[in-house]
Amino acid sequence: MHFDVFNGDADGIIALVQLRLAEPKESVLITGVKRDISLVQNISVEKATSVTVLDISMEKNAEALLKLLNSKVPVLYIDHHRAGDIPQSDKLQTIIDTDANTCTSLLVNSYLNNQFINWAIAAAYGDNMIASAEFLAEQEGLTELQKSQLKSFGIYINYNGYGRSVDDLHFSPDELFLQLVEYSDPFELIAEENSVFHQLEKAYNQDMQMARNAKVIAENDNCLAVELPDEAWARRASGVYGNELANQSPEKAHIVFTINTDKSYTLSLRAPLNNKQGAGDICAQFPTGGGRAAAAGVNKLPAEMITVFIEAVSQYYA
Ligand SMILES: [Mn+2]
Repeated sequence: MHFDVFNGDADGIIALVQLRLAEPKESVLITGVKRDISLVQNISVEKATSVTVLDISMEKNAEALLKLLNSKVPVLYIDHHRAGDIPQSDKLQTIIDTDANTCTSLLVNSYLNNQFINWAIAAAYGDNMIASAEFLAEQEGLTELQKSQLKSFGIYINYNGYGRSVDDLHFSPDELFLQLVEYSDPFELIAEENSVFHQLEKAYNQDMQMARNAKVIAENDNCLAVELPDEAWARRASGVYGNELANQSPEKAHIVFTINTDKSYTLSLRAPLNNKQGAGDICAQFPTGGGRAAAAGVNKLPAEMITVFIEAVSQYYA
């Protein structure tokens, strides 16, 4: 039995879309909301004959990965997050690149020699790798309209991955994957009336309209922090809204706080787009925090640490 394990955001889903278009395979799908990254442990080691892992940190899945390798299960691992120590095993094939301007779907695109490049471009836009997306779009000779359509599609799929649990999402990520993999080119879905593209577009516009009225809780030359309420629409909109803010003021770091039912806060931090570094290190200093240099988060920040967190961010980028 083959297991496909992938992050539930645009990058993870579209990485698998490309791979399964190139090499269709019956598989057990293991995924979750974007923040749910400890996914390798959900594989049944007894049942697995091979495994593909996409867009989740190897460091965060090290123990479960070792179990698979020790059981002689072949694993293909493609990712752009912190890997930690990569195990030495002839069962493990890795394509790992932590460059801040690449993402898993772009790594898969190179691996597949641009076979489904329009999907890869959509994913890069969705993962907010705008420069990389534009570069490939130029290379492909896409029109401005086509570029903006792929950008929207990537953003919508990315948006769909944000939530506390899969119940918050419009489409569970495995269901969304199964719908998308029916199409070898995202433009077919964009052209189709009432397709998942149009359903996501409508939902996205509704949630984002609400998010744009969010309360600003801190603003200085280096940092802007906003707070969203504990509601499903806010949990869905938080990540993409953070990207939108980042694109509006590329010189500032951005923090989106969402209050949890236990009064702690979930936050996502984006490094200034002009200075994509440090976000993961800052978040890792706080309990339940971590992530990449350009984008990171804390799952449960105690309310009394909000000021300290904002201070840490403002100082780091000063
Ligand atoms: Mn990614």
